Amino acid sequence: MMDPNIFNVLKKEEKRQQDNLELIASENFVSDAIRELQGSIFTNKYAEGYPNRRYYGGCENVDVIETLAIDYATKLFNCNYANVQPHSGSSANMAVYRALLNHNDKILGMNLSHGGHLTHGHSINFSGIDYEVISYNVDEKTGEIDYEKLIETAKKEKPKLIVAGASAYSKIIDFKKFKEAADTCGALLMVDMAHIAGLVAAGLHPNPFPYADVVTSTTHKTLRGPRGGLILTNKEEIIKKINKVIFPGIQGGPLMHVIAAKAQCFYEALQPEFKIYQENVLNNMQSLIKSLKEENFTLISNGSENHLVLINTKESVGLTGKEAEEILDKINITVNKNTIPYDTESPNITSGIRVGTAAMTTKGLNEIDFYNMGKIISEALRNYNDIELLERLKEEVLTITKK
Ligand code: DSN
Repeated sequence: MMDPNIFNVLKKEEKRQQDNLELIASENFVSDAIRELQGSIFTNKYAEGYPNRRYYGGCENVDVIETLAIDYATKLFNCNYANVQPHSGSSANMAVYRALLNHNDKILGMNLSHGGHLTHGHSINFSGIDYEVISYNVDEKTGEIDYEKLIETAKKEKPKLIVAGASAYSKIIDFKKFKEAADTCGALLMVDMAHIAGLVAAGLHPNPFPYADVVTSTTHKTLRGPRGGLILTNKEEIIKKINKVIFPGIQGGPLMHVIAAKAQCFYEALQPEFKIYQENVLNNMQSLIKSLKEENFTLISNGSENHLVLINTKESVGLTGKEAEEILDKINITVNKNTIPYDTESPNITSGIRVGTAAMTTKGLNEIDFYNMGKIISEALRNYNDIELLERLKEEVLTITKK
C-alpha cells in the first residue's frame, strides 16, 4: 500500500499538472508508454557494464532494451555511437569532460546569464571548479551569439574544448561557425543540445553533426522522454573513452527502467507524428510572440526561432522575473524567472522570465490558445493588484486547461 502522505501529494501534483498552463521551457508531458516503462520492473535489475559485457547474470532482456535504445538514438540523430546510460544531462557533460580533458584544461562555454548552463563552466559547478573556463556572451544589442567574437576568443584563448548549446537561447545555433571557432585552435567541439533535441530529431533545427565531435543531451525536454541523459558521437575513439568514464568512472548500475523509457522515447521521435508535434511547438511559439509583441513586450533577440522565448519583464511591465513568476503562479500559469543577458539583478531575482511551448503543445493546445495566453499574461502582469481581475484570468486559464 502506498503511504497515504505520499499518495496525497501525488494526487495534488496530478491536479496541479492538470489545472496549470505549464510554460517552463524545459518541461514536457511523456506518453503513457514512457511512463509505464519508467515505472516498470526493469527498475529491479542490476546491469553494470554494457550490452553483452555485464558484471551480473540475468541481463539477456536488458541487453536487448539497451541495444534498442542505442540503435534508435543513432538512427534518430544520424550518428554512429550512443551512450544511453547517463542519469542526467549534467552527468553526460561531466563524462565528456572527464573523457576528453585533463584537470585544469581550458573550456570555452556560454555564459550562464547569457543563456548557457551551469555545467558549461560556471564557477560554482564542477565544470568551473575542475577546468579553467572562458565564457562567450551574446551581443548586447541583438541578444544573439556574436560568432565573430567567439572565433576571435577561441583564437586568442586556445581552449581545448568549446561547448555550444544553451538553456535559454531562442535563436538557431550555427554549429558550422562553432566548428570554425574550434578549428582555429584545434579544440574539440561539444554540443549540448538538451533544449532543442526534439527539434533536431524532427529536422526543424540543424543537426550538430557532422560539425560536433560529441553531442550531449537530456531526453526529457523537447524530446519528450523520461528524465535522463544521452551522449552521441561519430568517433570510435571518443565513445570508447566515454563508455569507460560513464561506467565504471562516474556511475554504477544503469537505470534500466529509464533506458527502456528512453528507447520508447527515441522510437516515438522516429514516427512521422513527432515532426508534426514539433512543427506545432514552433507555430505555437510564433503565435505567442505575435500576441506578446502586440502588447509591447520586450523579447530578448526580438523573438524566437525555437520552442522558447525570454521576456524582459522589467522593461516590459516594470516587474522583476521573480515578481512576474509569482503573479503568474496565482493564475495557474507556471513559468520560471530567468536572467536576461547583461542582467543587473541576481539569479534569484532576475529581470525576466523564460516561456516555452513544448509542454502545452503536447497537451493539444493550438495557436489560438497560445495567442490568448499572451493576452492573459499581459493583463495579469499589468494589473497584478486587481484581485478580481486575477480571479477572472484564472478562470480563463482553467477553461483552457479543461480542454
Ligand atoms: N534546468 C534545465 C532548464 O530548465 O533548462 C537545464 O538543465
